[in-house]
Amino acid sequence: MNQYIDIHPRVLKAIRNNEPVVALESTIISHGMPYPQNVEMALSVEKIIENEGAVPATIAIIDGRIKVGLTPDEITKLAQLKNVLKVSKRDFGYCISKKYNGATTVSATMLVASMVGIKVFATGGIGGVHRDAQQTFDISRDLEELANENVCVVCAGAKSILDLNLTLEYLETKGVEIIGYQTDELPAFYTRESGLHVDYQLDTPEEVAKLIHVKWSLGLKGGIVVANPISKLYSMDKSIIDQEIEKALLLAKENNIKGKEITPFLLSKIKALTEGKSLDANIQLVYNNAKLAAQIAVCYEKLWL
Ligand code: PSU
Ligand code: MN
Repeated sequence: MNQYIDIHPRVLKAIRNNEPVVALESTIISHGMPYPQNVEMALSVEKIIENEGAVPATIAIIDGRIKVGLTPDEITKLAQLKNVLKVSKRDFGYCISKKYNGATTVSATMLVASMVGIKVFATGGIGGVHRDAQQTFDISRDLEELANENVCVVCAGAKSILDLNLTLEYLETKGVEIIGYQTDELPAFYTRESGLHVDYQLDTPEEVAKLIHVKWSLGLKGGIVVANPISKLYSMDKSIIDQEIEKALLLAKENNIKGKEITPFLLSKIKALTEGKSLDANIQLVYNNAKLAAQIAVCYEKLWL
């Protein structure tokens, strides 16, 4: 395929045979969650996808090789390593030419998925337009790849560390549809509600599969965001999590945290401020997204039969 990419044999076989495959990102492992919960999450999420009849493909850069489909040993190694680069589009050349380890963000994972022909991707939350972006210009590369790459991204919306209203506006400009899964409200990651409306609600994996099939059959380039709210069982109290997010944002400002460091910084502060409750919610919503992504991938492949 490409001299810098290694595809796990099981993933390669599935891609060649048009069997359902679900891509998974690795920044969530190395920068989004602490050890050892990150390993447990990364291994369990693959099992959930397998149980739905799809093949999981966790994507990362190991010793300068792009890996599509990690072994359990590689997942465990990545989860414990320090100095893993957080890789988005602009970091590939450096990371690979120096033979470093890199964790792929949503944007980088979409790029690799697109290179190898994986259509569905599960994650926790996408990046977006940061609050104060009017001054900082901090808009996640995730939104650019959503505009460019034909991958369906299943997430729990985005965290309100971002300006969610501007994130919706930006996606609209870029022509990226956001589908509320069984909801007409944008979920805000830890909570089911954000106060923001999404224009389109779909209620089954079949409906989502049909929508993506139509979009790409028309030659319309770009991703689709499926916003799948965290289950009621694990969702957090909005007023509490909002307070903690405000505190974390203040700490980031006081410590002058910027650029690629800001999202990991905020995640770890929110975890500490909520005594780990945010991490539990984060893990559960990833599982919920993996299951739905696998169901969508299964339905999508059936449309071609
Ligand atoms: N949201 C999470 N956990 C994460 C991320 C987002 O709850 O680990 C990661 C994803 O990899 C996402 C990236 O693509 O952060 C966005 O970073 P930035 O804001 O620097 O673009
Ligand atoms: Mn940024």
